[in-house]
Amino acid sequence: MVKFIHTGDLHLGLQFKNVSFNRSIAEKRRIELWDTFERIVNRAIEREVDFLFIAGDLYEEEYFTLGDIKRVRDTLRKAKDINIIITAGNHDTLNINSLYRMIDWPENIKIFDSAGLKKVEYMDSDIHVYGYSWDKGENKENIFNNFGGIDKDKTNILIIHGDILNKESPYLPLDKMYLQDMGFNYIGLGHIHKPIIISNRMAYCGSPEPLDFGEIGEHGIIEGIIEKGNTNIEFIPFSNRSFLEKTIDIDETLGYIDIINRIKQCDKYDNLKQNLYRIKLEGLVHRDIELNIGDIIKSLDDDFYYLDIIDNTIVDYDLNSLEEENQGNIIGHFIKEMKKKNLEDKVVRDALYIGLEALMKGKVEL
Ligand SMILES: [Mn+2]
Repeated sequence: MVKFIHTGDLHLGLQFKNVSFNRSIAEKRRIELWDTFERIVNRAIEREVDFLFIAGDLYEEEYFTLGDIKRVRDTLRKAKDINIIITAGNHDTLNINSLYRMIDWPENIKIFDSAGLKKVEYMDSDIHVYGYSWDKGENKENIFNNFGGIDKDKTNILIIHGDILNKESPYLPLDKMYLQDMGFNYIGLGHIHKPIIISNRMAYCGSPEPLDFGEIGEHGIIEGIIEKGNTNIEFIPFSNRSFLEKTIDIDETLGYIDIINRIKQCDKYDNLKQNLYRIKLEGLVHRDIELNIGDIIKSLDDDFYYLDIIDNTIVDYDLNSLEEENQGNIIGHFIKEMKKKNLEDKVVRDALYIGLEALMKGKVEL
């Protein structure tokens, strides 16, 4: 029996320079990446796994220091009874200048080199672990060119950073069918930050801490067991925080307080204090209500850890008086024509209000 944890794409040291949230959150996020890395190592120790696989992008080489790589080593050092496998990706490339090469590593940590696909044998050579590290930021090598296949009497595992979703990818395109046919008991992939279980024998673990609103939803690690040739894996949610997107539908019957309450009720209250929310307001707002998004965000500061609002609402115009005021011009004609259609139909109503919004804005600019 082989027990493992599969992680990757931690991006330790990331500066969060081009993210959609603010600096103070970014500073905390940097620390949280380190905390989560340590939590993963502690989990591996508690669960008494045989292997901890790290499938690339462990750190951001652009910002990482010698002190940082020593911190990585010293964190991993605690897991002295676990075989730790590292394969570098496009953000932590393994070449002559790499921080990986600047320090000595304990015996139980294996960092695969970049000279091609290699094999390491464990547990009286019953377990064959294959891996490969990148040596540059883009990579279209065919690393399986000279691969002779696996020994099917053994348990075979492949850990690699690459792209199985896009054959033209500059990030080590991998042929999913080819990999599946090869007969590995488990293929632990890195690179795609969304966790994807492709089968019980192949998965992207995803980034354990999501890095921005592009990585919404649950993030975590993969735990697995290989026993008598069968592999069982499970995705374990493990991130400290999630990035979440919620859509809130507004209509013209709602007052200001109603709208604020709907925003506050977008999720469980204790989650609001933990996660990062991007809320999209959709629909019609009564013409007397002025939604100042900046003010709303400020007023909800105590309710949310982080709140961003995208206002896609349109104003609910008073059609009769608007038509009267605009007799003879394009706005008047537009309302008159639209009123002949079925205004109960949502599509017609949306067309009317979106059209009006555009025409009214045009009027202001004139
Ligand atoms: Mn990555």
